[in-house]
Amino acid sequence: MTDGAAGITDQHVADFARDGVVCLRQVIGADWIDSLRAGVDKNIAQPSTRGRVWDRDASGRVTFYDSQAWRDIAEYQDFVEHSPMAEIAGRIMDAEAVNFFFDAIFTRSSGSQFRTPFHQDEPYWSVDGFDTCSAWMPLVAVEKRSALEFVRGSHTWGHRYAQINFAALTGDERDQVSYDEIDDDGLVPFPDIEGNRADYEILSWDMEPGDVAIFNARIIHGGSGLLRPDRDLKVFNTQWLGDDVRVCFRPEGMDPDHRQVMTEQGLRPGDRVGGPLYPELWRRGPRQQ
Ligand SMILES: O=C(O)CCC(=O)C(=O)O
Repeated sequence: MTDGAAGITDQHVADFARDGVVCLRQVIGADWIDSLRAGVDKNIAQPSTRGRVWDRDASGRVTFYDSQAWRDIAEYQDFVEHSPMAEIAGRIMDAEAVNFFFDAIFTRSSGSQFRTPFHQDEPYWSVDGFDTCSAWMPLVAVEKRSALEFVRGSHTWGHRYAQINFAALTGDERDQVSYDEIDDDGLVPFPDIEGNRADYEILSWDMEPGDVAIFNARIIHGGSGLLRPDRDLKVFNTQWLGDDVRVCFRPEGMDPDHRQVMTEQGLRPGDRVGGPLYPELWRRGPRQQ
């Protein structure tokens, strides 16, 4: 194992820039995984106010999402502040500095089939910029067919797609993202990836705890689910912001919507994020000659 940012090569950085995603193998040590598993168990037992059930099937199998719990769950806070992830994010983005944005979990009970609809992340966020990454970390082994899928290179396509409204999907009225009232000639329908899979280059991997699928928030991604009856899935995810990212409040709505907390922190559209909720956790030292 090459634990931490030392495992990131120039090839990884180039692959991330070109493809929008790279699967880093065994960069997070077993102690962090054990600690995060304990944190996720606490989180599931006591969801935050931001917890949402994305799916509950006829057999009672649940796909659950929660976010922004890092200041309430000690294991999450420890990981965010002290694990190698901030440096990994900085190195993979080739950034000068990295701020933490928020954490999320995606859990599926054994045998869950529910697949996350394809979408991009950045169009939902209360920030705007290209230099972002999300670190999707399964805390249990996951087969390729059940892992998150990515449309290779789609982070650079440059289209402004109308994203799915997750609030409509779950029946949960919070965090509405709807383009119905938006006057935007540049908006185009979201492509039907699932219905035309052969037309796209879709990446996913068999993954073990310690592996990280790290991706640009503009890449089209979705899937997961399709679990075998004896397999559950617990994923811990952290989102990181690099050099060009600025606060942006979107008229179509945001999910998760940080407008209120950002405004309370004195952050306004156009500002670089910072402060206790979005701490800078890594900065590049002088470049080696
Ligand atoms: O794990 C999933 O099902 C969804 C993950 C996702 O969409 C994300 O990490 O942005």
